[in-house]
Amino acid sequence: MSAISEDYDAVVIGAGFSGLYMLYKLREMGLRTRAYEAGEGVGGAWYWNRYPGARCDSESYFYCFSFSDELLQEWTWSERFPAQPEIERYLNFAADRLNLRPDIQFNTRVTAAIYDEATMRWTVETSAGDRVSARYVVSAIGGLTTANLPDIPGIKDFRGEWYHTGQWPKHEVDFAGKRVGVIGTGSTGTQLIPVVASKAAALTVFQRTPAYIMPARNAPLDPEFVEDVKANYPEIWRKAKASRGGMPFDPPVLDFDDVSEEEARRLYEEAWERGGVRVLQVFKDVYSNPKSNEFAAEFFRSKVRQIVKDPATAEILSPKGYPVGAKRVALDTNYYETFNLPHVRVVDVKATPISRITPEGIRVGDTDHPLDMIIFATGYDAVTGSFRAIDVRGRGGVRLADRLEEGPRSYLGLGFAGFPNLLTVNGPCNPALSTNVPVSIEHDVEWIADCIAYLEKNRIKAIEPTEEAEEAWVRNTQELVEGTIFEQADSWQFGSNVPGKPRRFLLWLGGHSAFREKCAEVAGAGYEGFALTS
Ligand code: NA7
Repeated sequence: MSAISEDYDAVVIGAGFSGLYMLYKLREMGLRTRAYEAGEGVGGAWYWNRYPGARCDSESYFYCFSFSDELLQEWTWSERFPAQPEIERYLNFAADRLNLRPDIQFNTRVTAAIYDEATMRWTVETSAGDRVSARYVVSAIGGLTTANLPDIPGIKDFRGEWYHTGQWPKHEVDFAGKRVGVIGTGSTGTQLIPVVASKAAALTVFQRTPAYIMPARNAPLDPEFVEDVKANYPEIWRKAKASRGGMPFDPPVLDFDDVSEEEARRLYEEAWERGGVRVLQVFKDVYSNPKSNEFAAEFFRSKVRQIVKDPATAEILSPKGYPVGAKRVALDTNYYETFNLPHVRVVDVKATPISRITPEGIRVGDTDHPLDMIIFATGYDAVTGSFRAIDVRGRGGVRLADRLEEGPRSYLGLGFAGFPNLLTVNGPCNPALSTNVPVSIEHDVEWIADCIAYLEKNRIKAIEPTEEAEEAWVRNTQELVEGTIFEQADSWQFGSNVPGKPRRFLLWLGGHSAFREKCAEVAGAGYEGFALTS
């Protein structure tokens, strides 16, 4: 085994939104910090998800860092919903403006992090052969990073090209003249499909579950709007941080029964015209009142029937069998319209599943669909899957991946019992992925930075959650989902997209503002629920 080449105060794993800000904070505190990033550049999820059509479902003006007035004032977003290249440019801009690059080692994947109880330090190993030591390790690996490539027989025999959207190559993928198959119709498939259709000779979409999809109504941003936003950022962030979803919107006030059905339809039509995620925020009881939910679901289905000309295709594409909102809703630009094109069709692989991939294409039941290219828009082994790729071992040599085998575990999604001084941004049982993620990331990063500052100031050598606090948090995470509509669907949030993954909810559903309060209480009480070792 090679010798340790460097002793750092802290190692940060990843250089997406979380890793960049964490590195900035730790460096600001005077800690010698190294960030390792598997990609060639910064961006994390926004580096890897460079598939055509990739776009954020949060509006650009609040999908960014709030902590720096310089960044807020110097950067100007061009569109309502930013596309992947613009977000990647933004993160590069932030990395340069904050001069973070010198402390990031690119093209380097952290392969192992092993805790040494005697020295109370971590040894971190990388794919580039580094072996360094650190007092703190902060995981900023994101929850949607490990691609879920379905284990369909025959995949290795396929003679054409194939791609997973979450590991899209940097070179241009040429669809022209090709017969392309797309598996998956979640947020990613919804964005990708219209773009592929505009270039490919033929497109076949293999759909297992139709998503509830609403129009993004993306558009260039009006300079007056941008000016107004820049002048009002303090209030925008105050509202976002005080909200459930980390977005600067007023929550809905109406219940479905407060208005007539005619009025409800009018309100949905209005919201549909505005577009964006707030289409589902007309009534506050849409998640809790089945009548309210079914009305919204039927409204979505009526839109599919209105747009898609062929009734049989419209029927396949119509979302049903689970309440709207129980799986993440998607935003589209021309998704349903795409299925009116003569060279595009959808195959219902729930009715008849994919039986195998052949050298020439995809076989569904006994029917062969010849293809030149297959694109897997099949999502991720979410949250816990991200930790499987790294050999993290804590006290007693316990492997973190083994601890997470039975389901998501952690205290607040910020730390793990048995893993001293390993802190995690947006870990398991954390609300981030049910919110506007950058706002949640900033919260977690700031909490972790304050925690480390507290340890340093008080000469505390190590912090880790107690087993009891972690267990109670895990229980609370599951309790919060009980009886909600989320239970009525198979989703990545429940781990159901990955065969064999335990059906346990991965996210804490209490909302962003309540989470902030809870974390502040924990810190205020001297890190209640954590064991501190001096
Ligand atoms: P999602 O939301 O997990 O969607 C994946 C899609 O792929 C979904 O339609 C799945 O159908 C489908 N899928 C997965 N495995 C298979 C197999 N074996 N056969 C057929 N179809 C399959 O991932 P996305 O990338 O779209 O979005 C992930 C998140 O990124 C999103 O929520 C945003 O937060 C950003 P299923 O619904 O499981 O029946």
